[in-house]
Amino acid sequence: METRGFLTPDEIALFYKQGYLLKPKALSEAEMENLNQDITEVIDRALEEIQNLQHPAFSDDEQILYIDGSRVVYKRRADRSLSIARINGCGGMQPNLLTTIRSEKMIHTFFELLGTTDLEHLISQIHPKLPGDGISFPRHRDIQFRKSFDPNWQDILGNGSYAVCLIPIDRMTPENGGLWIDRNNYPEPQGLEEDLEWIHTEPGDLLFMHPYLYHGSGPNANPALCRKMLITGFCAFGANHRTYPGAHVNTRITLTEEGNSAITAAPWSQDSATSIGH
Ligand SMILES: O=C(O)CCC(=O)C(=O)O
Repeated sequence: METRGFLTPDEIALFYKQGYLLKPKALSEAEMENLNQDITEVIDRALEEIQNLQHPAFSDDEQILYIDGSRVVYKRRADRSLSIARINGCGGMQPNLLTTIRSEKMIHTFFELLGTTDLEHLISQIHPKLPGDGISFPRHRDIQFRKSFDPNWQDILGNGSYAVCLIPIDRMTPENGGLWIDRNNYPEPQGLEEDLEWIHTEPGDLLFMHPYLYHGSGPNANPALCRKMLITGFCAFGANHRTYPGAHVNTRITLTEEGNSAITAAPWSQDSATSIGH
């Protein structure tokens, strides 16, 4: 079968069998250099705002700021300093990122992976994980977030109806805030002891994850190396019914008769600046 995405039919079968698929060397060096530059600028811009969020009256553990439609989530650490936990809908702060996270090849990957020609682009996110910033992601399955965000979430395709592609910008190792997956307990929790596998990646590699896969990541303990991550996530159109926060998300993407993709706003999409997040 001819494919237009990043994954072969065998790789798609392996994705469903093991709950994830690592595709090495999928993006070119030039594309990774551009991504690195664009994402570094976005993070620097978000870091500049921290000085305005230090007022003692701001005691919350989490602080949210919208910059150019993107939703920046800051987390307060025990020493009261702030780190950036994530940036939702990052295409507002840097529309160039859309050329990768919503490229024709990426969209066809999700058409082929989910087995549909009708998608909603839900997630376009940056996780900066700067050296020593203390940000980590405890063990979870992405389906937990989909269901808590939208209680009416529906697995309309019967295959999870959702997947994400993680695009590590820097080399990723266990030491610099790398990500692990649990090889046991997929697709359903079986009460088995975790069988953790750390995912090592080089810039240009792509990691696809199924929403039923348990995973998590530790803090970045490397004094110098960032572990910046770009994440793009799509669901079958109709699985989600709520506005996801940030810019350039909640878009419906369908396959045209000419074989290309067409983008329209999802009916539940609203002004991103007034949307709320999970
Ligand atoms: O960026 C990370 O380290 C973790 C990402 C993750 O767990 C997620 O997006 O669900």
